[in-house]
Amino acid sequence: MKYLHVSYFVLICNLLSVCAQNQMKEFPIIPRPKSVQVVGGNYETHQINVLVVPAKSEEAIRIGKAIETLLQLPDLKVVKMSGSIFPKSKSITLSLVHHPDQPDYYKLNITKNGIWIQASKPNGWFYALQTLSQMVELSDQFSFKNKMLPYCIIEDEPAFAYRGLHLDVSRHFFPVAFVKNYIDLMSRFKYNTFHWHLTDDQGWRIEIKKFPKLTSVGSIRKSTIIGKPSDFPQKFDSTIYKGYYTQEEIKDIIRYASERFIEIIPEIEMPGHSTAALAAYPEFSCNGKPVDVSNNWGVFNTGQFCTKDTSIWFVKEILNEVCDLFPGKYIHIGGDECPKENWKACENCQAIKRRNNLKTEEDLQSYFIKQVERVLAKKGKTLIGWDEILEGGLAPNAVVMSWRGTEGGIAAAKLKHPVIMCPGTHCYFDHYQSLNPNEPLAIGGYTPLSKTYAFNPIPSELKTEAHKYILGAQGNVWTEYITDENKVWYMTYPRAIALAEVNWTDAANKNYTSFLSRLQYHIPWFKNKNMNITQGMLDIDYSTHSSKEGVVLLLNKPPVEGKILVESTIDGELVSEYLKQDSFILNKEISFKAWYQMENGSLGKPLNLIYHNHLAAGKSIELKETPSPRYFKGDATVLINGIEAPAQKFGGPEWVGMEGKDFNAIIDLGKSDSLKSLKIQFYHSPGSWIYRPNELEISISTDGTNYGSPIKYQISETETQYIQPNIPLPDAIGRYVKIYVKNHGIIEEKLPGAGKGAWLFVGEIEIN
Ligand code: TNX
Repeated sequence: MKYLHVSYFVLICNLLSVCAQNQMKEFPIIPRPKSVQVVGGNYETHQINVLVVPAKSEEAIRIGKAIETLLQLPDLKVVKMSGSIFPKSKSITLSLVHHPDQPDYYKLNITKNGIWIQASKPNGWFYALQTLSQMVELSDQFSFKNKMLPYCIIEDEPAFAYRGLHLDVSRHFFPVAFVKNYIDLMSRFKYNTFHWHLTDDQGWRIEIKKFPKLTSVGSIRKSTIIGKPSDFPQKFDSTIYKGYYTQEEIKDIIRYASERFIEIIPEIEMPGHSTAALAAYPEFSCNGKPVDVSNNWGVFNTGQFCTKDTSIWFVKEILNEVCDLFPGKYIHIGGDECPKENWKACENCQAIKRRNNLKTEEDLQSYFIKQVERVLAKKGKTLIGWDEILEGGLAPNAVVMSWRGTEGGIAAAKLKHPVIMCPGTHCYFDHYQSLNPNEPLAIGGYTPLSKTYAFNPIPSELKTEAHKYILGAQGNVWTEYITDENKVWYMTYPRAIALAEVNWTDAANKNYTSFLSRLQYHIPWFKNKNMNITQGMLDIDYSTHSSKEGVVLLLNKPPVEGKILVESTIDGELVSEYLKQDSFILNKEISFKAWYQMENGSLGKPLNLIYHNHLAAGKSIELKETPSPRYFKGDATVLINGIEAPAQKFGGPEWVGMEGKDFNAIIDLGKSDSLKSLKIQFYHSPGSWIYRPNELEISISTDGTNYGSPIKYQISETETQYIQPNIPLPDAIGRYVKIYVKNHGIIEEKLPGAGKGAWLFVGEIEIN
């Protein structure tokens, strides 16, 4: 590795000229088609004057007309043909081919005769239309100013039959028009299933004619938590929040989706996550006590149906209506996160256990779900549940949605049950997608685009015979922290585009670099539609380590052609430069912003770095206790890299977290020096069981063996979540600085995490 021994960027770089030529290497189609053959030359589409379709196919006419609009053609003459169809000259031709094992197959041919689309079924024509739309709308090369399309043959079909995206409309409600937009965008990326999470503790959102209170009571909550349940104390607004879909609206959305070859799976949560239903009809809980629709996020003891016969009757009646409303094959009944305490204390539940020879409460949940499956089966529907439905035994034909990792999915596939993969680690679009401390509030986690893209729905643990049970993957959009429509787009896209490729494109044909460069053609399309989707995948990540010369800073670029642009004020003048290298030695004060810029001009979010040169920066440090691997990358020099940990949040590489342990470090400054003060960062967030320490000790030595008497420092109690005491070191001279920070210890009664060992979070240690 080559380091540059200068600290001012102005000395480093000549301004590089921006690559002006927008050379496109491949069609920017996402998901990437199975095969694309470019023949050479272009077809002038304005000459097209007929639309040839199979007789009796409404869909073919609809899709043909959509292509006509896309290509801005005048009204085409529709020619209906029976038997084998071959393209007429100057035509858009839609025909069927017999590929019984490839139900989603299509072949898009752009030839001397025009555009010919062959497909196994009408949905294949629709997928070809999406491919064509992207070719037309996204690339200058096929610009429809010239009304030209390249001669080519695209043959395509998906890797997985199930390609799902989910939306939680309970925690926050989204109106019909928005749901339609959501479905539209799904269809652009060849999704075929919309999982509609219609009920939960915080709101019941589907009209059920037989039980009107489900919506008149259950769709309304009186207030909503502000911030996180882990905030201490919790805060609530006093605004009524409500919304639901009438059955007419639902029918309208179902129709809209089916025109886009998208099946809707409604989810009606049971037996847990049912507070909203029980607020309307408390008689179906174990204790029958009135409850309010939840105004908080989490898993509650108030939210379970009793397993008694009348409760099962109630959910069966609801499901009967739901089955009649939704024409699709699947009904999702939830089944996740159901605390069992109420069942343990309930005479009815215990009697049912005895009567049915059930040993545990998990068996009781399984009993409940099996009853529900029977009613669905009578209606010709298949039950889907979250992976908790494995506990106590799966209902005979259930499909498992694996969310707590892939383990549930693996277990279900081994039992020969169909599986949909949506592990939180890769498929939860409510997680953070960037480490930038200025990201809007999210539930937690870190699922960057690259991670979603890397997901393989087929776990390596599964034998080949069992692969067929993996139907596909799904992205989940839980909306506790996704309060409005703009935030839905921001969180869902582009991760949903990456997952579209996971589901559609064969693993062997996937490539993240290619994906990122194709994606850059889609970003302006979203911007034009006023949709703010993240460019977090262009964020520059950094790492540091100590060296003899100082702190080594390494800027990590995303894996796609582009350059890092740096802006800094040097000697009062604003300088911006393209960097020629990505590692530097920091040994003087500097603050700068860095962006990633691609050839087409698109920019990532700025990385703001402030380097403060202090005596410990870039030196060595030894930790006596190992931090938790969840909050420690293994190199303790982050604590002395001259870069402060962000005050807004404790995640990210600059904070080091000790779980229930003290912090005990020795810093070696390399040589003896006169020391004036030591500044150290701590985080305090009781709701997350992170507690500020009460006291610390600093001892100084010139030889590393004999230390002077410790300087003790009491940390005052404050409500702020971030503190940075600056501790004077009077008359100190030394080379070794020992810092001992005593953990808060066992968390006291009545405080969050009571009885557990507190977390201690330490950031930069600055010695001056
Ligand atoms: C877990 S995923 C849940 C949801 C939450 C989500 C937040 C699942 C089956 N249950 O109720 O909204 O985490 O990420």
